[in-house]
Amino acid sequence: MRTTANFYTGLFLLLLLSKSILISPLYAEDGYRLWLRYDPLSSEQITKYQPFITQGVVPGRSATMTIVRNELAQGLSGLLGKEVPMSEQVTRDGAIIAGTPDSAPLLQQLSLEDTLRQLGEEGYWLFSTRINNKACTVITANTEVGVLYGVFHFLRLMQTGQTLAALSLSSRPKVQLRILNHWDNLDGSVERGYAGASLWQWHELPTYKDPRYADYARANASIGINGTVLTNVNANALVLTEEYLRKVAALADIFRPYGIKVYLTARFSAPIETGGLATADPLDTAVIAWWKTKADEIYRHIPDFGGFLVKANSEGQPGPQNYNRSHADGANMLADAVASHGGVVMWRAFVYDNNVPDDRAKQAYNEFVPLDGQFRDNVLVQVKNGPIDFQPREPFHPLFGAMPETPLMLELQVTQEYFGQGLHLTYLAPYYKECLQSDTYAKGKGSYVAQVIDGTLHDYPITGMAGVSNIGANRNWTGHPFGQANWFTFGRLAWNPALSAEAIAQEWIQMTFSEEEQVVQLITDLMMMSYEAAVNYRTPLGLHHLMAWHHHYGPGPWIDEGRADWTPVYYHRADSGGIGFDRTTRGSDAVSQYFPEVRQKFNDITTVPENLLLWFHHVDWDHRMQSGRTLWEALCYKYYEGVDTVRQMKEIWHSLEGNIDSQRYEHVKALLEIQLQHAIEWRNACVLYFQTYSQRPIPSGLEKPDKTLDYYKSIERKYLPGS
Ligand code: GCW
Repeated sequence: MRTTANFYTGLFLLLLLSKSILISPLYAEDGYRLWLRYDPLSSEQITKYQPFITQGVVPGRSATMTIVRNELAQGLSGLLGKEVPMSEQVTRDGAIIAGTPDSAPLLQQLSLEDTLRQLGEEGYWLFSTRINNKACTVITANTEVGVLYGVFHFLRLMQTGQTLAALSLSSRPKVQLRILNHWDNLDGSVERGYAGASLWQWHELPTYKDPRYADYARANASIGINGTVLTNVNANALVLTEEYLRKVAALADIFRPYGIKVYLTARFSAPIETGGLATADPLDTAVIAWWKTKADEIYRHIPDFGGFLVKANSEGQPGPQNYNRSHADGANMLADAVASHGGVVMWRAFVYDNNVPDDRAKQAYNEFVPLDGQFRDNVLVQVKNGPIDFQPREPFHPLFGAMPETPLMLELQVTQEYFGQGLHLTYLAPYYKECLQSDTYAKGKGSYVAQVIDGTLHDYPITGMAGVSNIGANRNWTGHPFGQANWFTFGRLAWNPALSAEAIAQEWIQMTFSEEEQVVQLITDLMMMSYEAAVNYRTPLGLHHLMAWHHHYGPGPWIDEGRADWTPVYYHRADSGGIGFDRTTRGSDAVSQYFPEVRQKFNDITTVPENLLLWFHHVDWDHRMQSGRTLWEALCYKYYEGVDTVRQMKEIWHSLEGNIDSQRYEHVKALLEIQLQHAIEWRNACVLYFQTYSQRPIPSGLEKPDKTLDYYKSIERKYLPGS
């Protein structure tokens, strides 16, 4: 008896202890909750909201409506700091009703049709009204997933301190396919992943379904992401086998009620590797039949499978060109296989070949523009923001605007391959916006990339935006706590590319860190300066591709061995006369891939934006910049400015001590210190290296590098993640 009693007392104490661990802020602020923390608002805010929120009414028992009900209950109770009852009927003023006219028959007494008709499959509508003579807020949509999006919007209003009085707002996504691309490998590693291993536990699936999969889906749904490509574009055919399809189906089942479809990368040579065929020629009848059968098999497992993402004939991946067929031949063959099931093919335009003796920046355009109009209706061509490869600053890709007959989707990199990986704070919204706001002039002034992407410029029947994911198995999902902001931003911008970088930052900060106005302002400032700083301490004035070999983390402007188009010297072309890649009409003529107004602007050294100067021109070291400085001086000042901005970011962060929970405060603080040291390394390495060509002094007043160029060259980094 005694022992049993002791045992239970012990257990009780243990439970008490674990409970106190669970609710202690130390554990609570590990970043797992992302922007969906739902901690109690300030008491003033709660007093303001209280009359509008007295009960939740979410009828319907489907999987999605259950998610909606739980989210609303959790969100309202959390934010108001006390339980909000969920009921079947509206019984008091201040009810929140969420549902479609079908799932919530009590909404049928309102005339919703006219507005709902304009909202499509995913849009939603929030409004204040009276039902049963009670003042209510209605969250409605045509579909249950639309309602879920609406609920997240409603909770966001509260998280960001906005009014709930006389609500009347609706929203529908501007882009149809809002998709994360995971570069996750079947062995659990993630190419260019800096947040731990892959989330997908392939060896446990389909039997064990980690609860984290649902948390992942929930986070994505909260920002409107509706698709996920589970596997790396450097693809493994194994994922298309029966064994793996069962695992994929288990994930798809979890994601479905959150409105998320699953896609896979298709390895072009899969018919050979797993099908036992002798060829993967897209015009071969056996190959065509193999893919058709394979697609049917996939859809038996996953009836709403989204389709394939393909990297072909790029960086050694197999593709139709191995058989002298075109990208259109390859894409169409796969498109035909999934068409009857409603699937799509996203065919990447990231292609280049070192055997092609032409400027790498020109190759995608050269290969794809002649194919415009030749792709099936269910094919999208997926284009990176710029013509090289997610470099810190690139001009917009010349394909945007140049393929009116082919839906082009935008590929952005959320994972920070070229932005300090898991260690640097770089808020990427300004980078994404730079591309979206670029004017292609395809149909005259005002033909922005955003309008190509949302389909309005060329009337595309399908539209899409992809973000290369920065998510991994790290407790806080993204490694760097501020990596979460880039995931959040991708979703928000894919829903509405017109949102401003600043507005998104403010929203995210309020939801993630604090509602205090001062804190929000300071972190916004810090985030908004971080992108330009990242460019400045790495690749200012249009320089690009200066990173170290393989891992791409540190500087390596001196690298001149190996495949030419993977070496920095190919891109910066520094010599005693000057620096920069001549892509003008006198050089590689890449400028001519742009529409005349843009071409002219980029081609002329007096009109090219200075932040792209060395992308398009080889420029004399003594060239006079707008500031009156020489190019060499201006280059130095930019590098120094980059480092100075990081110092400023550090100071801002330090001023927040006590206003941010200590766990995340200390983490970010330490990472900013790493970032500063690394920014100095980039700056010094590049300035010292380019000085060997310019033969000019570092302008007086700028601190001299305390190490030699040889020192920086000798830095060797081993075992960096993601490579
Ligand atoms: O950014 C480069 C990366 C490769 C990547 C490739 C691509 C998946 O260095 O790791 O491969 O682009 O986008 O295909």
